[in-house]
Amino acid sequence: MLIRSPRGWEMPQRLATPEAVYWNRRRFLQALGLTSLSVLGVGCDSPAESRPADELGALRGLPEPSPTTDLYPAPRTERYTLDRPLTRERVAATYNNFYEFSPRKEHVARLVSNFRTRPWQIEVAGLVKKPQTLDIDELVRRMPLEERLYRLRCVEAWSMAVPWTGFPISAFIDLVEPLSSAKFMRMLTFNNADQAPGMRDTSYPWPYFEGLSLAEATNELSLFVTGIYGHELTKQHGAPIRLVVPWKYGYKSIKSIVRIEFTDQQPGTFWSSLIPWEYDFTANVDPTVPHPRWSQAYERVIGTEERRPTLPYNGYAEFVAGLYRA
Ligand SMILES: Nc1nc2c(c(=O)[nH]1)N[C@H]1C(S)=C(S)[C@@H](COP(=O)(O)O)O[C@H]1N2
Ligand SMILES: [Mo]
Repeated sequence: MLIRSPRGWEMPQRLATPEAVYWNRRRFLQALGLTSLSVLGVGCDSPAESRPADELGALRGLPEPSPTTDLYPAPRTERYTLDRPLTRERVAATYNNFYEFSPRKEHVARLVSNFRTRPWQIEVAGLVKKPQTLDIDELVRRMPLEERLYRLRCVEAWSMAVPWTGFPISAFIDLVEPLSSAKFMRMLTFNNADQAPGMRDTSYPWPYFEGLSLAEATNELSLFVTGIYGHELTKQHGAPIRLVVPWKYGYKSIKSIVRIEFTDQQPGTFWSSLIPWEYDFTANVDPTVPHPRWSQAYERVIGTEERRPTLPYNGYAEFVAGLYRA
């Protein structure tokens, strides 16, 4: 049992409230109306110029309302605290690594509009008692949704802090029941270049793939995420469902998952298959191990541009260090 002792420098939870909580339903619906204008070919930015920048940023990439829209916002679990303010939603929503759309972070948000996130199925396969195909909305309704404030540290040395909504992977594991021979979980992103222009670059081994050991996947921090900032997950953040493992570099947190496979062998991963000497399987955040091309000792907080020392396991050592003790 982990006892969490509050530290003086941690901010009170009430100061770290997502913007979406203040966003009333009426304005939310107006925002959806606006997105349909942009579908008709009206420039995304021009009709909205009079709107506050945050509101504009927030609606970009929001999927069409789904059968599970009503589940957001979900109750927040206060156990996971931040040592910094939340990143503003507009900032997080316009600076994304999602190579299926573009290798340029500032371009992803405006390239996701043709990406369809319903209907969406997830195939569960491999060493599992109940191989099955799950419909996203049926799955989400069966899972215990909660909101958690987590930091995310990209291997490129920038970081953000966002409110994710999702469910512990352990709840998913209980549902599908891997066999005792299963030791790893392999995950796969969608594969459709018609909806994702970055995938036309065939020098990448599409679709994106990642993996975790089952011990890592069942750690209490490991989440399947379906929401952000109190609403459904936006497309640029990996709608309709992505992984979030906050003690690892961001590339482990695979987006828009369509297949989950249980195996007894450590699976390969997208980045380690491309550049194995730079991106390993474990990818735990570690300030003492530099990337071959830059130091990992500090990180740049997006939005404020503050420079902060990188923390071992991205500040989550108390939850995960035990996984890696010999
Ligand atoms: N399918 C897929 N998942 C992905 C990526 C990607 O390019 N494709 N980029 C990863 C990287 S490098 C990071 S830092 C995070 C970024 O998540 P965010 O855009 O929600 O901040 O997503 C990860 N998941
Ligand atoms: Mo990243």
